[in-house]
Amino acid sequence: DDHARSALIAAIERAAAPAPAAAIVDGADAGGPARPVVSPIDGATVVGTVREGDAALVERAVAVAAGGFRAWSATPVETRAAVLEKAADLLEADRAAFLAVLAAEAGKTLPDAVAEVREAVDFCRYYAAEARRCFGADVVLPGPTGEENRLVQRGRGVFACISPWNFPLAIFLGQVAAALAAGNAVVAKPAEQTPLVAAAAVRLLHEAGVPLSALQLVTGDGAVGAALTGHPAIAGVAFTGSTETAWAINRGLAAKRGPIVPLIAETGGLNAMVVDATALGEQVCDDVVTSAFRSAGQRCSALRLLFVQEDVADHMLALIAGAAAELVVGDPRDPATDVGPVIDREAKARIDAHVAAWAARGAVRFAGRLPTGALAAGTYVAPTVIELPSAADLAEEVFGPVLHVVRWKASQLERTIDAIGASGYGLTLGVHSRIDATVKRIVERLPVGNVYVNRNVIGAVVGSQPFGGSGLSGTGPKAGGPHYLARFALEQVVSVNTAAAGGNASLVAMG
Ligand code: UN1
Repeated sequence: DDHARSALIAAIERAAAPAPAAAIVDGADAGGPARPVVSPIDGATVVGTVREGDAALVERAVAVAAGGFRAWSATPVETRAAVLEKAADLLEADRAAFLAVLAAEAGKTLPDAVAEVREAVDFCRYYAAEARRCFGADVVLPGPTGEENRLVQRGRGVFACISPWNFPLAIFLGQVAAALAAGNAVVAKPAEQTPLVAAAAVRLLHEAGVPLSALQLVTGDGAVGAALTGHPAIAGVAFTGSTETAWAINRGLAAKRGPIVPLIAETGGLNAMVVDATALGEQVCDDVVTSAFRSAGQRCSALRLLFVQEDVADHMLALIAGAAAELVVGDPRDPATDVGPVIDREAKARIDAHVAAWAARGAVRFAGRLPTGALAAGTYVAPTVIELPSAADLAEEVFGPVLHVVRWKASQLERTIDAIGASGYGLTLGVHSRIDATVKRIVERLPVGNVYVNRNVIGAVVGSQPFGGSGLSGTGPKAGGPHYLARFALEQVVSVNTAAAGGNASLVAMG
């Protein structure tokens, strides 16, 4: 309600300026040259500073984490889970400070920042519960008399966690919490654009009881990330970001390490929504605007390609343009704002160039208004609707508030489905239809990770909608789902001959 909202805004305004984003090794600032972190809100305000890491920093961080792994993996599951739950409590208590950094550093609107803190809290609690469920007790397996077989799951070692700027708190904490829950030590590298919120999250985890040696933060560019994932002491990699970077990590692991290092990658999408003539117009409009433009389109789940059946296309486009015209693009800290800035100048330049190329071909059907005045130097992109001749005209994810529309004829449903599958991506898919058989045909033919029927396609809820795709969109398993933690753990089967002369005592408490 309004009162809670103004109290929250007041708390955000009071929240102290963020501490510098140090590279954190063994709980202390690891040093290194400082670089300013500039806010996308106005392209000028320095939000804080970050240390530029290098290969030597990675060396130190991995060495400390390797020591930390021994103690942390020997910590009982119940203690590890309790520490993550404590982190969730601290995060909720310190919500205003995190909201302030999310707005200033990542340009998150208030509703997006609130949802992100909620998701981060959910990840901590969910993985704590999953750790108890999955690792709470060794599994005793059947075998002949005189033999005891136990399946033990333990941490693999030092996990590298590489996270994106678009969910700099939720995905960062989700990866780290999962790796820690399974008994690994972690060296985390946040995106270059969003080190401040990551550093705050690491300090919070340490305060919650994660040993200083079990969690390190290295900051820096792609070279730092490459030094980390290529390090011979790394036992696993969790990565969320572009498909291109996932390929590079995978190539590096294959070349340097062989097929022995698990890579858990969550990457991009060319997410489609199919709308047929039976869909409810106002509902489609609301879901399209939310899916394509909320968070300035900077979600891997966001809608990129809308396939509208020809008979209703003009009507749907008019509704969508009408609703998009109402969106306020501007300062994300202003409660009236719907769409904040994109992350930085490079991102804006890439999206603007894409839109300009289609504008030159007369394909832009709608373009929103940009903010002026003090925000003119911020990295804003107006919500835009482009009508494409065919789906094949969009080969790559455009990571911003740009919706592409393609018309399809009733006789061409199969071709539409094939066009969606042809992209090779398989992250989210929307279907708006009142005909169950149509929904079934579309859903069953596409190997897409998360399918949404008659609703929007963003905002997967931890535990209810485990999230992740296939093909170019990622390796699985799904984050926030029941199979995620298993991938972070090492399975060991211990078989003991208990009938041998003298007999071995039954092995207890292996885990
Ligand atoms: C991402 O954007 O990198 O469902 C993934 C959603 C979010 C997407 C996160 N969980 O919209």
